[in-house]
Amino acid sequence: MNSPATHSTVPSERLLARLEKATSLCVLTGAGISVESGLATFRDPGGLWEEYSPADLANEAAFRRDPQLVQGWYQARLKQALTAEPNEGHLALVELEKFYEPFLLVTQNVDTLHKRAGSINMVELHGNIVDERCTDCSKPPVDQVFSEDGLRCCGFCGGLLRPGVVWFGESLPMDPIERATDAAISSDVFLSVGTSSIVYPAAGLPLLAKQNGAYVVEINVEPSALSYAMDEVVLGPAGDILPVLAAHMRSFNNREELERITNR
Ligand code: BV8
Ligand code: ZN
Repeated sequence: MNSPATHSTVPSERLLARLEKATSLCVLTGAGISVESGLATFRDPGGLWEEYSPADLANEAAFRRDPQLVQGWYQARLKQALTAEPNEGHLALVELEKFYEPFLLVTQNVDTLHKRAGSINMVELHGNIVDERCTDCSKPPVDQVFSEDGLRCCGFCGGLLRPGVVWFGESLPMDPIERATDAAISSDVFLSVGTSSIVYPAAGLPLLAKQNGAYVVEINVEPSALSYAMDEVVLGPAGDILPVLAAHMRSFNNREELERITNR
């Protein structure tokens, strides 16, 4: 049984030393990292699902039962996502990416904020809310076509459009989950940021990293379903904690660079 995770509001010296020594870093993010960009989470009070349950909205049967409600929910979320800007947490991950090879950012989020922040080595486990596709011919929409009752339809075949996200009960796209699994297994340090760690198979990744020897850290404003399994829990907003890690690695790399130059 591993020793209980250390809980603190600042990254420990142990974590900073692990980050200095690491070559591979894997980061899993959830809705919490987008809170400081003004986007609601799923399960927190006031979250996206407060008045609904996932069963009402984020699955195929709900969409078939009430396409108006589900299309409307996603259109509202799309508008919010596109007006939001990446925050200090997203930008810190763009900087951290430069210090590790291999590095993989695995996001559960569908808001495209990591992409807009400039993250490169990234997979969207649950797809994203921008990409729509036709439920009949699977083509992406070319122009706005609506049925008489205002449903968003495909310009090619008239089929209903759906958001390009992974719904509950749908399997995840192969390539992202394979890349995420490989990255978790080979990571020296694994950061799990802003997720309640309830949704699988994403929530299985930190456990996989731990089984394969990674130092696993949770960054969250409160404990999650997996805090017990972490080596370290840093309690605080991602937009505060991640920039501390990025700044530490920036000065560490500058010192290393200086030593390399002076020892030439
Ligand atoms: C599948 C897209 C199988 C849509 C989403 C075991 C194995 C496999 C499957 C299952 C399993 N057990 C159960 C399942 C079924 C299910 C599942 O996991 N259910 C859960 C609810 C128990 N999984 C699935 O259905 C998956 N499919 O495995 O298929 C299969 C196999 C073969 C053939 C057919 C099928 C599909 C899962 C994907 C579902 N789609 N999203 C959409 O977005 O509308 S999941 C949804 O939840 C979002 O993507 C979100 O990212 C994800 C997780 O939520 P979080 O991101 O964690 O957000 P949450 O609000 O919960 O938490 C926010 C956290 O942030 C909190 O902890 C909070 O404290 C913290 N926070 C707040 N502010 C801050 C902060 N942290 C830091 N800083 C802050 N400032
Ligand atoms: Zn079509």
